[in-house]
Amino acid sequence: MNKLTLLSVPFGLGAGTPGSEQAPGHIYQLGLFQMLQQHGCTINKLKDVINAGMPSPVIQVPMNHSDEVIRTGMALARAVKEVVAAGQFPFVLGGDHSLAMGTLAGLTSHYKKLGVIWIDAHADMNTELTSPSGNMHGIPLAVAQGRAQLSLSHLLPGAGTIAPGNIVLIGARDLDPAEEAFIQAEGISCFRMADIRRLGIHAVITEALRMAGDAADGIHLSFDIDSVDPSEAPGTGTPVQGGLTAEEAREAIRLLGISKRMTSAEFVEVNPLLDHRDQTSLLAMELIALFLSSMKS
Ligand code: 4U7
Ligand code: MN
Ligand code: MN
Ligand code: MN
Repeated sequence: MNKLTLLSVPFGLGAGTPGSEQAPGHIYQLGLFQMLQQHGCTINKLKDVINAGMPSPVIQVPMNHSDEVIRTGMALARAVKEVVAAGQFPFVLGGDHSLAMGTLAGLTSHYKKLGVIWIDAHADMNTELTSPSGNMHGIPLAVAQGRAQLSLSHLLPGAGTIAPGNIVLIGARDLDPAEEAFIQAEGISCFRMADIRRLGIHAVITEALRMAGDAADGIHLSFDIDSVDPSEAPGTGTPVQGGLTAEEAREAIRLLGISKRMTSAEFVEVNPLLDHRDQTSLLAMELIALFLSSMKS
């Protein structure tokens, strides 16, 4: 595996509920680095990405905290671009899911046909015109496809957009009507919870790697902790019943890791303020360690 750079993004203004900005610090406090060490994983570089000091971009959209989200996204996009250019593996720890706009803009400045595996209860494919909430963490995958008015791609030299055919959704169970319509129209691959129950997580991950990866020059994992059922991951701002078991999440993450096909990853949407006895942060920590250690073995 390439050397690893951990980019922590303590940013939560893209979500409707505050708290996810505390996740990186909290997960470090709980012992992520010790756990990684036990697994024999070395982090070569650790960088905190925040939006302070970035010039205000020109684009404004009528969404909550769009300015802060765009500034953070630009800072993250540049950081991700640098990491990839240096031949290292970027691992992004959020923070809310709006930061994926930045990750994906950074990645597409390098990968021209990026595949994306999006494990989430949601599709995150609203635009500023269809968003029922006005919250930026519900739109990053539409932004990354160039379907929103907002685009980080044209603010970052070389960045492009992601083709719908290279995206695979896993764990979806709360899609808005406009998202459903778009998924149908574009034929975006979507493994809903019913599909996972029917096929099993192993077959779903094998198929997802093929669908996202076979016509791609890199595969990014975007893991939203709300993919896991709230009974095992209550500490998140937009919980939806009927999700993955923690065991299925472990198996999915392990299979993606050992496939050796992943080229970047992000973990998002843990909210320590909404958690019960750190259950969700501890699960996230375990999944991160499992992912990074299974990639190297
Ligand atoms: B997350 C929602 F309306 N679709 O757009 C929206 F249901 O990153 C939820 O997946 C988005 O947690 C959830 O606000 C964003 C809503
Ligand atoms: Mn999400
Ligand atoms: Mn979600
Ligand atoms: Mn959420």
